[in-house]
Amino acid sequence: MKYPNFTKEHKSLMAKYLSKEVFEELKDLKTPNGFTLERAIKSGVDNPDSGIGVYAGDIESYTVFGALLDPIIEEYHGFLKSDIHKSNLNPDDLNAPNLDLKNEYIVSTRIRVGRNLADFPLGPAISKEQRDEVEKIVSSALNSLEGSLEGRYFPLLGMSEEDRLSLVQDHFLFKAGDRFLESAGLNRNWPNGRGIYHNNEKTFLVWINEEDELRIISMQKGGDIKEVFSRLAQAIKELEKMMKFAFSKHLGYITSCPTNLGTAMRASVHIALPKLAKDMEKFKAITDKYHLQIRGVHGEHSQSEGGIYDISNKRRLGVTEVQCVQDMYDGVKALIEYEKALCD
Ligand code: ADP
Ligand code: CIR
Repeated sequence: MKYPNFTKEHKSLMAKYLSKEVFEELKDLKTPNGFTLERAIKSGVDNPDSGIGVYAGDIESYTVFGALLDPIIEEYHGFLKSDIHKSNLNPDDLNAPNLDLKNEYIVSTRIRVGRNLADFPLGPAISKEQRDEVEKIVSSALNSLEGSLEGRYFPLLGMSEEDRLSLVQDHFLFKAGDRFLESAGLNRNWPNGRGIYHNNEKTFLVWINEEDELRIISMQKGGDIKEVFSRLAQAIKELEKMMKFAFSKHLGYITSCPTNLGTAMRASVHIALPKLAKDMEKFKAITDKYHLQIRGVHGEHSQSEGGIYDISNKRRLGVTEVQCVQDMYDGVKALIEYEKALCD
């Protein structure tokens, strides 16, 4: 493998930190699952507009390719090699009274975590047989849930195009054909092994074998952030009784994208901020201050529609789950105050 031909368009943290020296040090290394530097960086090489540009194939990728991944993790999360991750999923520690009782701003709230099974490689390095096995293990565990989490697993294989599209459009299901995931090897054997579990109300959902083996999701209309967090915490507890997730003391929960390490949590609201949206500089200054990220209404790499934005926590590693949600809550509170203060 030769040093990639980075252009001025390559803006990812991978392109920033993959110096010729680091490349020489890592280019011939392999993890126990046979994952290589070439495969780890392919997404960022193929897609110059990547923000991060690198994926891990297994837990060992984070040490074997540490010379590249450590500085990326440090810059994205502000988390040092000597730091230890902390966890707190206790909803009682969250200070989050409903911010929008009249439903004027917050359309919906969603909190998700990524998880991967401890005994399998991550998606970029998994084989078809292993992926199918993950689907079997996770879907049968989910199918045994009871009470408000009880629901059904819907594999992508055999799902009608109409049903799939409507689940995507309604924000429940992941999109197909993401070019970042494609280059990372995460779309291999599509749609085999992929699917979605959800309860009747579609307030508890689990994606199987997308970017991570599990994405555990709690969501509902409106702005009751605490209720959404409580449901997620309960679901995680139930699932942990039935399977072991990939975890390290240093990096917390292990995910294929380094941005998701630690809590692997993204807590978001869809929120209408039409006035603030006219002053993107001010909008960004507030979101930066509160460690928030702005996404479009159809998720990552999508655009806003009708002044509605997806606002979520940016920090996920070195902060607890409670802090991730608190970051989002405090920032959203400030955004609503600014929006209210602006004249038409
Ligand atoms: P992820 O959150 O899993 O990293 P995306 O950014 O692609 O991935 O979002 C996945 C889906 O979740 C998209 O359809 C997106 O619109 C939807 N979504 C995210 N936040 C919310 C929210 N607060 N309310 C409703 N849907 C949401
Ligand atoms: C990228 O590098 O832009 C994609 N692989 C996605 C990065 C992860 N998402 C993020 O920063 N929130």
